[in-house]
Amino acid sequence: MESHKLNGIVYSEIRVGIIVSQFNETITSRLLSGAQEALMKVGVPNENVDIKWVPGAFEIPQIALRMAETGQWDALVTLGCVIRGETSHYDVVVNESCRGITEAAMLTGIPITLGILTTENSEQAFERSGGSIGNKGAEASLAAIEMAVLYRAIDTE
Ligand code: INI
Repeated sequence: MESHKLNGIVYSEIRVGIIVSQFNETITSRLLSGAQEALMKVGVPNENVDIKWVPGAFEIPQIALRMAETGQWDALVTLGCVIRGETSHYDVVVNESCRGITEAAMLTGIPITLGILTTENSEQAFERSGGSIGNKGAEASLAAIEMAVLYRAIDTE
């Protein structure tokens, strides 16, 4: 396994927390696999990755804030799937989840990336979780690494 290095930071030293929702688990487990594979490919070892399952996207920011406050992780990745066709409170869940994630990141100074799919139907969710349109979980985990490296570079400047 190759371990990448940027700005003097070896990726194998980065600790990542992943918060993933049980709601729409068929899709979120695909996002999680994408995230784990992407991290492994850039050299973040499995033992540096901690996974916390939450009931739904609405609960993601609550656990993200709690985890970020501990300072145990260099970056957090959030994974979820909200499908418009399946809920009348789609907008509430999406807006509150995203607002809360941003707030947790800003309050704690820990980067938190967004791997929450917001789609019209389950076909679109499938295509974005390892189907024809890539894997949002992989994207979010690579963004988390990039942010952790940037934060560290700024801190040590
Ligand atoms: N949670 C999701 O993660 N995705 C959804 O599509 C969804 N729908 O359809 O309602 C959803 N609802 C649950 C919500 O996130 C909370 O877990 C629930 O309201 C309990 O607080």
